[in-house]
Amino acid sequence: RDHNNGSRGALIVLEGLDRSGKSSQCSRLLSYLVGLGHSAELWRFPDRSTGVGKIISSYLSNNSQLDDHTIHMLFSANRWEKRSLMENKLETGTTLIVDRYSYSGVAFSSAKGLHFEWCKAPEIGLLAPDLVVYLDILPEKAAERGGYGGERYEHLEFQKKVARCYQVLRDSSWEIIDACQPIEDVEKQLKGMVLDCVMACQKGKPLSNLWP
Ligand code: NYM
Ligand code: MG
Repeated sequence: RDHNNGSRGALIVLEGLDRSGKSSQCSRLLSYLVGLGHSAELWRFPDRSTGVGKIISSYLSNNSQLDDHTIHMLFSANRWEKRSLMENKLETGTTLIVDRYSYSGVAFSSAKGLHFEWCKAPEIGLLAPDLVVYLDILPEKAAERGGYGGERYEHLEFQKKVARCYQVLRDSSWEIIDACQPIEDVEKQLKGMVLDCVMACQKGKPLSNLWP
């Protein structure tokens, strides 16, 4: 822990539709925090590097078929297998910027028609983020950005359903940023929110579990 003086890191999650700009913003945030002297890491879910992650990756690239409930639980298992490392990092002062988390799990699976509360259940007991930022963009606008990678779920009609499921999940604690703004404007707003959150965690805001 560098200038953190024994305080914990913050768990910061970015959520949004595919092509909403999460990954670019996550790397900008990481450079920003590291530049300020904070200990910080960029994580993403699914984490495709693990055994479970490889099954998920194969499913997403349409190289395998799985029952909707089964893949839902694998996405959750992929977070569970990282939980203890996540907690260790946070407790030893490292802030984690996380590109997608449990909210993607619930939004994408419930968009397929799976029961909403059933989708939330396997996430119970995972670490609760200190900050959730939703990069808000109309599905039509995201689709115009092009570059849908051809993975499963990367189709306008499905993304519209996902957007509606995110609306149901969203609560008053979420920060919402209009992701149609220029990338620098989004970045500026994000930096302010993230710094406030990192400071609050340094001052002793306790870690908690899903669902709060
Ligand atoms: N996704 C992601 C889920 O369906 N459930 C989950 O729990 C998570 C974390 O995986 N279209 C979906 C959303 C994305 C896809 O993510 C791959 P990315 O960030 O595009 O690599
Ligand atoms: Mg994607």
